[in-house]
Amino acid sequence: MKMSYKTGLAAFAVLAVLPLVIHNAYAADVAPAITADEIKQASQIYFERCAGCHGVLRKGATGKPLTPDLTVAKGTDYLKAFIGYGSPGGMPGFMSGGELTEEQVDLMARYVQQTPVAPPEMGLKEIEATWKVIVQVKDRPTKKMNNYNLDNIFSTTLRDSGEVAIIDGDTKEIIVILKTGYAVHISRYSASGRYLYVTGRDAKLSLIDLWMPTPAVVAEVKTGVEARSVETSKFKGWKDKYAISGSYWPPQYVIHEGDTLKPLKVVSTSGIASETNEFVKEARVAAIVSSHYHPEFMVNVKETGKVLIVNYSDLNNLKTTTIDTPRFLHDGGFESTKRYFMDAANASNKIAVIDIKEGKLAATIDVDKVPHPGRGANFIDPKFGPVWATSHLGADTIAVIGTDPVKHKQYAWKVVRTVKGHGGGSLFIKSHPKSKNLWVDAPLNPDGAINQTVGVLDINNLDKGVAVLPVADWANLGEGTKRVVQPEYNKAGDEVWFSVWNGKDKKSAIVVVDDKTRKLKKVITDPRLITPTGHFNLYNTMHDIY
Ligand code: DHE
Repeated sequence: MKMSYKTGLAAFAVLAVLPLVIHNAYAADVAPAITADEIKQASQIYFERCAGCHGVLRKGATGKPLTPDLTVAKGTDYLKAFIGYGSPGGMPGFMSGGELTEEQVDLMARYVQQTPVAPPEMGLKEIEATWKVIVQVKDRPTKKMNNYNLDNIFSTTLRDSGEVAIIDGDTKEIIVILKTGYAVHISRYSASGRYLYVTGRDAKLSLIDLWMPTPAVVAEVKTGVEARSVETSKFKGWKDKYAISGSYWPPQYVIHEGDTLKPLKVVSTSGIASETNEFVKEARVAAIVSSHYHPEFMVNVKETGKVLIVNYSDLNNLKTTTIDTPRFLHDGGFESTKRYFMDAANASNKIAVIDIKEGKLAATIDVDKVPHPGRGANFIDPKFGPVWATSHLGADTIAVIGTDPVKHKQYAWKVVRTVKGHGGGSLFIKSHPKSKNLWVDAPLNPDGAINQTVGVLDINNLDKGVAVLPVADWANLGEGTKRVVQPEYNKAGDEVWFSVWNGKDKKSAIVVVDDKTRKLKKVITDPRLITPTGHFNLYNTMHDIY
């Protein structure tokens, strides 16, 4: 029987319930009762709030495993307290944070005691069936048809409305708001700067043509059920040719035609883990970076602790180098020469350094608890030369690592300084070659005085300590659990943009700070700016400047 992807998903929803009914019939004394309707509602909440950390099979990664052999013993009341109020280990309080009601917390406490069911797989045929070219290549402009200074535009995720805002970095006006997948995770640009790729948490990949009179979505494809990453070919001679998307489910990556998103190649990432040599089905694709040295993508496979160096010069004879690293790989970026990929293995509290030119592991470096750099920050340390820095989710420190094995060999791949930030729960850190500042956020810190502010350090005087700026107060948004997230520079490197991420039904904003004076420059507000989180400047993202 032929089944469309939609019918497949509907069948999955029904099938997902059946084992639970059967399971409950045998284990009524252990797993609490749950109805088919409740399962449907809970699956949606689990996808939106939980799967990213705990995995769709609930085997755990950033978050703890939630399989019934563990959860049933804990019991509903214990689980309710955990889900509702969070834990010092980094689990957010979903009721105290206003994201779930008491009834929903009760529902989720019962849901995680049921047996998980794997969502459907998707091969090339199923992915191709979702592929749509909205504006054919032949009908697109042959030159830029607008007057925007594209180098300085920002693509901002509007998380809960399933949109991105394209914002003019010069005028700070919203150019257009475009419908995309749900909770777009990142934006990446093609090597020429013409195309913008955004991937939703629901694995909907959208291609935006920035040359149109008003930028518009020109192609879309569903690469799976859940995804977080996308990147584009950047090597000389391959610019704009390919895009690569990485999925959480199914665990795989897909190589696409750059200007249409046509899926060309799908490769599973399930496999054997680096340290334990166990088979991991749900081996999810986390960050992907694109080499400037070879026609290659570096693909982080989170749970197996493998960096796959995928050579895209011959898709029919795909050559892949597999590098074993500590686990679980999450995010990372290049040091200033772009030869080394500084890759956070967050469950091991390490940074793995991948030599892109030689295609091998150059070092692993111990840092503090749960490094979370985003792409990290590069600057010249007055004492140690070129360095790259990461902040941490589980510590209030910033690890500063030497990155120059030629002229500063004695410091290379060593933590040369550990500097105090303004609090743990940090996600992103940023600097710019033209700046003297190092900016750090802490949106997951439970303390409002910390998660609504940002820290800034003088890179020429790091011992002086961190200055704390009340960015959420500057936005003056009124009520809500606002969190300040992700510093991002404009092209000139003289402004830093932050999202003030408030609840879905509350006012949010983007705050622009003057980098030199560290004073408020502009608050961008608009009723359409719903839950802004990540923002990506075209020039800096395209050239890996951070
Ligand atoms: Fe992210 C980057 C995964 C939660 C905002 N996030 C990434 C990357 C991965 C990832 C794998 C690297 C992509 C790359 O470079 O190719 N993020 C996850 C999760 O699994 C996690 C922990 C839980 C989830 O359910 O998604 C998670 N992330 C969040 C958030 O809650 C954030 C703050 C808000 C949101 O929009 O959901 C968030 N993640 C971001 C941003 C980046 C990111 C802004 C890009 C940083 C950059 O500078 O490149």
